[in-house]
Amino acid sequence: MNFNTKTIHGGQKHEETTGSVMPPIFQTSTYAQSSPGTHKGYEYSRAANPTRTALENNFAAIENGTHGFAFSSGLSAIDCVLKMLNPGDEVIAGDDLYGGTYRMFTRMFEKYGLKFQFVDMTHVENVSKALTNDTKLVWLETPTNPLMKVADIEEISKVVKAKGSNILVAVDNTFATPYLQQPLSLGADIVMHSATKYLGGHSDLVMGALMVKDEKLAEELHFIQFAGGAVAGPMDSFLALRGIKTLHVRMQRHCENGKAIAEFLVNHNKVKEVYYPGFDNHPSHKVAKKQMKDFGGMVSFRLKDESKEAAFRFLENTKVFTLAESLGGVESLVNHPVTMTHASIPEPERLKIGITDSLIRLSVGIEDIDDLLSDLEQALNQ
Ligand code: P1T
Repeated sequence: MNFNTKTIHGGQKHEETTGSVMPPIFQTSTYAQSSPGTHKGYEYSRAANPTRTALENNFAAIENGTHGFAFSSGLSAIDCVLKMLNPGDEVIAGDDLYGGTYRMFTRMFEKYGLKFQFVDMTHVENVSKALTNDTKLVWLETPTNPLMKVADIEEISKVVKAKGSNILVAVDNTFATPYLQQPLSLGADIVMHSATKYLGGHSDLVMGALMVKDEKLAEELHFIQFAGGAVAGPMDSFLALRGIKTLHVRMQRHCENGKAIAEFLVNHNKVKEVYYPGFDNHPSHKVAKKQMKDFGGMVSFRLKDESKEAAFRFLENTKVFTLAESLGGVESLVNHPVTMTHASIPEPERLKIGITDSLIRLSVGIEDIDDLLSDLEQALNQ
């Protein structure tokens, strides 16, 4: 199946008793057994639930994996991956990450003895230099949140596997989605999503996803998901599955609108800098072009007036763009990373990589482009 068919049919079968085209919402915690241990494949919904199974099969299909797992949030999916490691193990991660990922790594897992190095992954050498005999996981976010840095998944996977075939490469594919890039086919072992974003696509659920292509890894992750318990519920699983069916059509429009807005901003006299991997002069444009089908709907920018007041004036005055955390929904959102999504990163770390008061992040939705452009124009002129 091609991707645009997989979003709709991947891993799906019609419900057996009625032929229902969509899987029913199996709103149940438990399942009858005819004799202790004898059941129809479902015992207790933390282990498995049929609506979640339908979604997890679709997750696997859209990322070219063999197994998918649905979690109660993106962060709980990341938590599951990290729990495969042991005290003393080292993780190499990108230096620009969603603030909550950074917070989890440094404030939760460091205290359990994991060691983290944060490097600029736009240069493969930075990853090879950081690899040690204790490295067990390389964590990539590409494009990154919020600075839109791009890492070469294929080259990094090669370098990592040459150092040790047991070192896992995991890619947070939230910004790109499998419509734009499919990390498992580029050499990564694990794909992670905040399904809250583009996969769900309608800002109506919080969910995480993991996808893998290896049986043993799938078993380990399933054990941790089951034993840890952070599973997605049946109603949310239904909504996510419904959302994914239109992922490819939504993404096409997100990309078109994202490009138009990036071009508008880069030519605007109030704007200093635009972060968008579709530009020829973006530091990783070549890599982005090689591994992504298009450049997505996320655009960050910096105003010429770099004061916090100027940024707030803009943020308080958009009318079609809603000032809110999150991204990837049909509606356009605007975010101030310093005070919102990346507030948990200590100021010196933030400043080092360029997350300053003047940075603004747009999640460009699928509304009419003229309405989006005129909204930005009027807010920039406030
Ligand atoms: O919010 P949750 O579903 O738990 O996912 C966390 C997460 C992980 N990875 C990336 C790249 C993310 O962007 C997020 C969540 N991000 C936001 C809420 C945000 O506005 O950036």
